[in-house]
Amino acid sequence: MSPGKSFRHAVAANHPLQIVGTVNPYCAMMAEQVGHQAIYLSGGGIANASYGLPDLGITTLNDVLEDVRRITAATTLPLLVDIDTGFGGAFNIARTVKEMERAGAAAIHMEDQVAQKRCGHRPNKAIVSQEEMVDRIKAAVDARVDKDFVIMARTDALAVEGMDAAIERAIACVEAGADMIFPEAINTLEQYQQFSDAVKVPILANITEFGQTPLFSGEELAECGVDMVLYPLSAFRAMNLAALNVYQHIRKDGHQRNVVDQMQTREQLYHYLGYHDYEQKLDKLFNEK
Ligand code: PYR
Repeated sequence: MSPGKSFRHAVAANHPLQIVGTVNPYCAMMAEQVGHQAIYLSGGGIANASYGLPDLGITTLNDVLEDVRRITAATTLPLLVDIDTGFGGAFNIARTVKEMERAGAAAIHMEDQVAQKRCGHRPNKAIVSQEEMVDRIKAAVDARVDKDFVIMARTDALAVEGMDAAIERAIACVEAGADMIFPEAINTLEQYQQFSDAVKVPILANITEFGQTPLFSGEELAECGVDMVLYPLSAFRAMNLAALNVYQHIRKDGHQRNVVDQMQTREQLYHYLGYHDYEQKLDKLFNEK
């Protein structure tokens, strides 16, 4: 089954599908082994974690591809990738889609912000015209090789132009071939219901912490017609706080003994990595008499 088909199957089989952010391959392996069925590579996450940069459209196609390849090599889960505004005009978007497919991604989401984009949950966003967004979607749909590769249209229009314009854009994107819709920075469950009533394709809710959207539960969202719930940076935020705490303790205490109980053990790490299988392979290859 192609990655795109596997993503579509996961959406169809779950109400709603949880999609968890995995900033690196090891996180993807843990997510897979605890039973998740789809994972996400956040544009903000790549910028922050891989490059120490803010989510302001600074990273390039190749920066993102490098992380996509690492993750798809380490897991069989379908990966949804944030391609921001597509990294350029029609031919750049086509190249982005082809390269994402070649790198093993299952799905991408592309948004209608201007190239100088901002984090979706920050003020002062600006969006391109509906016509330009429709052209972006057409270029992406035309470029995919596997017809099951998922093109998800994200609209940031709610914060800029209001609900009616955002819904009109979503409908126009679906008419242009978008397979799924990601309305960004939604404020209420009723707004999700309105999107779901208006577009007849799966809807994604971005339930990111400390943003514009309350932390609605999967059940509440499903009742309003939401098909996918995204947790883009939940694990990353928790990892960051844990790491900061360890650095501070080592600095202050002169040892790590006060924080060892907050660490994943060597054995747990080896479990998720499959370390012992590698070691047994080595023994079989080189140590057996
Ligand atoms: C991000 O995590 O970067 C999104 O755009 C959702």
